Amino acid sequence: MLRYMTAGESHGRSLIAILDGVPAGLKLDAEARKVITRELARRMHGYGRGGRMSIESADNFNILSGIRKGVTIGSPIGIEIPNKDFKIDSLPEIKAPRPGHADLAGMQKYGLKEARSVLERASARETAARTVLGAVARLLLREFEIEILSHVTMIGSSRAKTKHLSFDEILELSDIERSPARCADKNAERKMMQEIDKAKKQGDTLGGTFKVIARSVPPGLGSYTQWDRRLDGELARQIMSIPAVKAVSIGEGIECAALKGSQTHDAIVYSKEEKKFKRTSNNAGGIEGGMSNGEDIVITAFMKPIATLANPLASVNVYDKSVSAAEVERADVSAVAACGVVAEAAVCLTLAGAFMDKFGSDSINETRRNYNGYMEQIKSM
Ligand code: EPS
Repeated sequence: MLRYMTAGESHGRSLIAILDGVPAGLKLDAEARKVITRELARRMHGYGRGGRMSIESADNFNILSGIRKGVTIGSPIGIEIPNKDFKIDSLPEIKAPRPGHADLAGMQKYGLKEARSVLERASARETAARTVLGAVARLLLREFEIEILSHVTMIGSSRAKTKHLSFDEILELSDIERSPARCADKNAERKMMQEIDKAKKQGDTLGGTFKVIARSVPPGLGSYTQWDRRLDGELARQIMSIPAVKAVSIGEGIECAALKGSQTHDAIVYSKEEKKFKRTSNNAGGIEGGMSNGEDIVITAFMKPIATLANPLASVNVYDKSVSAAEVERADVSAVAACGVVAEAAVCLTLAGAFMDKFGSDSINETRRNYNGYMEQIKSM
């Protein structure tokens, strides 16, 4: 069982992340550090990000446990990300809670007089911790040739025409990693950037949508036998738990509700050369009956506009109950691109967890033996 937990405040000393259940024998050496650094850098990137990203640096993390001589030993992996912007004790109180953020309900729940102690933990800074753990999960999945990417499909009202493109088509079309909005449609990207500029001038924020695609996932991850083992349920839960994500859709997802069954489901064919069952389409987004079916897993996530507005909405001073504009904190105008990277981490963690559940997680050699045996079993069906 792969489990993880994070700790740390946005302006506290450090973020801390623990990943338990990684098999012994996975390399977490200098090369792996580069992968983790790259993932942290990708999360910091994206048109519309705020000032914090120019303070922190992507290679600023320490692997504290779970490895010996650059290789995992089966024990929990602990990673620390020190905050360069460590100043939690000198930051001012937040007296007028921000609509849309955790501020007000968090104060009520924890009996706090003002919202600083809430927002320090509720901040999306926490997603840096999930990103480092997702990078470790990605390294684990790479051992079995599973790859994950994301690309932005909408920011504000600008929509990309890339909705139905496959993993390879997205890679061929564009170098997402060099794209300011992580969007494969250059025309739409220009409009997205214009919209972000306009929103910034108006003191406003923008949400959007992005897709995450996972390739080479074997059939049979997750299970139909119990509700909490369904892969789609777990993916949705992990992605929905990313701040500002309001909905998750798998494959054609919400659009299937308006279609007929004959238009929705993907016909089955058999390739004799590959000894493989395949589909003529992938409306299911790679998941049927709560299990991966061997096709690409395709997820769309919907992010709301960030709640901190430079031109704030009305709120109330929590001390004297007077009308007051909501507090203004440093924030992003749009973090849709970064959210896609965090969602990739969530997908890596979910798939690595389901993979370890199916093939075992004590040592990577054992996992590999079980995986190879299973793939042979499928071919001989
Ligand atoms: C973020 C860190 C935060 C915010 C942002 C995302 O750091 P700071 O408050 O020091 O600027 O920039 O978080 C939010 C906008 C939010 O509402 O939570 C990060 O590391 O992603």
